[in-house]
Amino acid sequence: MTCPKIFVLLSLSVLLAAATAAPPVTLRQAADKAGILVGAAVRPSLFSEPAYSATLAREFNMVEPEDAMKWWVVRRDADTFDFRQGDEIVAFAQAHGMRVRGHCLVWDHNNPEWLARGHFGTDQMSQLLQQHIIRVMQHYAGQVFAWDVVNEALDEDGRFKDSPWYNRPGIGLAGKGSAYVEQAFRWAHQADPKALLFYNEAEAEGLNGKSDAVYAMVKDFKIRGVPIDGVGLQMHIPGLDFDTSQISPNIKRLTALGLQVHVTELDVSLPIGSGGSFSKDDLQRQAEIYRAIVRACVENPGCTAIQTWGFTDKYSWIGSHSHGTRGGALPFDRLYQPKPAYEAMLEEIARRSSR
Ligand code: 9MR
Repeated sequence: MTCPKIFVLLSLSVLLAAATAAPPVTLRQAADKAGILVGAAVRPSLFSEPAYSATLAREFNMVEPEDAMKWWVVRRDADTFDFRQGDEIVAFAQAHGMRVRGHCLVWDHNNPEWLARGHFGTDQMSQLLQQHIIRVMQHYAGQVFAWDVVNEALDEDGRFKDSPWYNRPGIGLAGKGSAYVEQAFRWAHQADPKALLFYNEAEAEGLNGKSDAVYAMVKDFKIRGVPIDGVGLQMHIPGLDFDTSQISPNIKRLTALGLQVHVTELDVSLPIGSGGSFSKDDLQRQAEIYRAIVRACVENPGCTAIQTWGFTDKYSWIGSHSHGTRGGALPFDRLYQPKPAYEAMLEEIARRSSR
């Protein structure tokens, strides 16, 4: 009588061990297991394409609007707020159990014409920005868990860029460095005290003058109690000779301040060969860059999200930006097939879950 019971128990435990040891087969499964977010920037107009939606929902547990929550989409004129595109993204995410990351509330680029040419004074600009941050964040409160409050405020040398919000004409804090950034974070915290607030920057992935300036600014914010929760490191990697060795130390020093880091816009563009194809060597080298970046994130516990800028090579900003000379920057090819970069991401995220 006892033998069959033991046999059943043994078989069950063997089955259980096999099930728990089974490697995750999608990025999303690996990320869920690792307790990390893996996301993609999305365009809601593409949700109607079955392969786009299916791949997105299967592989990612987070989405971010590539453009749908930017000023030029939300604010076609000074008096209206158009949330339709952003709402579509939130609805998609809710239907598939995904988190939504918001992008972006303050940027010198891609503001609507009426704002750029409005000849507003600093008081009006200040009112416009405060009203925008409050309306947009309150609309998405409880739906968008984290925001890029300010995007790309610094130039390559770490100086504050000219911007309608800083000094052209600015919100009244021109010449005062990070004061306008601080003001935006304070308004954002008032608007939705539960949202995580990020400063998002380009070309500040490794250790360089620009990342030093980001570090100095956010350290000062932390010391003075400015409400900031994290730094977004974009990671648009422009060449296959990119030195990835400085990324982990940079993430380490930022997270040591008690901030989270999100990798927010990862892509690694390739030169397009004759016939529009990519060499096997380039795809392999690209995968190694993806691997190094994902590893730099997962080995630092404060790095809590990894997001690619799009996910299929069929739709990526790189094509038009490079006038067709570069492409292939994302983990899925134009037919939604996983590339070596995808396998590298999966392996590195799965390594964290197997710790
Ligand atoms: O990929 C985005 C592209 O569709 C837009 O035309 C462009 C201007 O709004 O912005 C691109 O996304 C940028 C992001 O918002 C901020 N970091 C750099 C990204 C690539 O330019």
